[in-house]
Amino acid sequence: MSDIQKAMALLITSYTKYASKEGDKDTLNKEELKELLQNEFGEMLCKANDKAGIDRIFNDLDKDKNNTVDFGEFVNLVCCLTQMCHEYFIGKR
Ligand SMILES: [Ca+2]
Ligand SMILES: [Ca+2]
Repeated sequence: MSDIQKAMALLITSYTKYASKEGDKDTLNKEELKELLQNEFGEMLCKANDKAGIDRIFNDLDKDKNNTVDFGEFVNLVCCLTQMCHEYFIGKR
């Protein structure tokens, strides 16, 4: 497997680990999203620690407004963050 394929597999595994904690095992509720953000992104998303921050991120991600974040919606966040990291590293060069 290439590095990118490994990264994709890890992303799916991590998502499933949090999504399967409560209720529907294929989607994230607000609590699950909060845990995922805090454990996996930590410092990168310091605003995820306050309640309003989580609400905003959750509402932003939940595009179809069904009150859960599915994998397709979750990857939007990962894409945004990856893009931010990319800009950061390019800027450092
Ligand atoms: Ca769930
Ligand atoms: Ca949704």
